[in-house]
Amino acid sequence: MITDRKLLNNSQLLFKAVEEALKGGVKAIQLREKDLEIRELLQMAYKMREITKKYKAKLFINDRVDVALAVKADGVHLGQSSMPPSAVRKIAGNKLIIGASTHGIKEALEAEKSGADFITLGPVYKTPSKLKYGRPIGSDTLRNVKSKISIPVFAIGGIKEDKVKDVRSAGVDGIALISGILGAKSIKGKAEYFLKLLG
Ligand code: 3NM
Repeated sequence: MITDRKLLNNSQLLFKAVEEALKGGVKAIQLREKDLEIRELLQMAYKMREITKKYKAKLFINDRVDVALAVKADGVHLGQSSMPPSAVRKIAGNKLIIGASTHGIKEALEAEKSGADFITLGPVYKTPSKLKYGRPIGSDTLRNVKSKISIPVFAIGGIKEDKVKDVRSAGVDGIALISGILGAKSIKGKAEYFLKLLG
């Protein structure tokens, strides 16, 4: 699950929501609060580290390698305008798992070549903030990318319960989502349900 505190009313509610998701079995949290000043982001990251540790879940920090290293996160998740995986590897060695956001076959191949440990690939479907991420790529692109790279692929973008079957049959290694869980009335219940669907 990826965070977006704007879907909740404040950061305290986000911490609560993350804890609920972890109780429901979510395996990793990506802290993605791009508009925060670095001090505030760092404080949030420390707190997220505490919470994720309690549930033995992984913590990824979006974009900021320095924050990820400072709070001893498990990894960093890089966007297309972030430092490339190869440069991050020089700084972080094997201290961080490196994820990369990709939106098609070309970016996926580049991310693998640059040394990413896994990619997210999307947006697979229409997302609430669809314009930001480009046109939906559909599950056929997932299938195509899976057949061409060997690092794990996580489907992202507009994934709701009714899409899990479609992405699973494309052979992806997992799913990453925001509103599918964070937008739910019962966050714990929704997380449990997604995990059940994933089998
Ligand atoms: N990255 P939701 S789509 C953060 O395609 C993000 O790279 C995307 O939110 C990409 O699960 C996306 O609510 C938004 O659709 C995911």
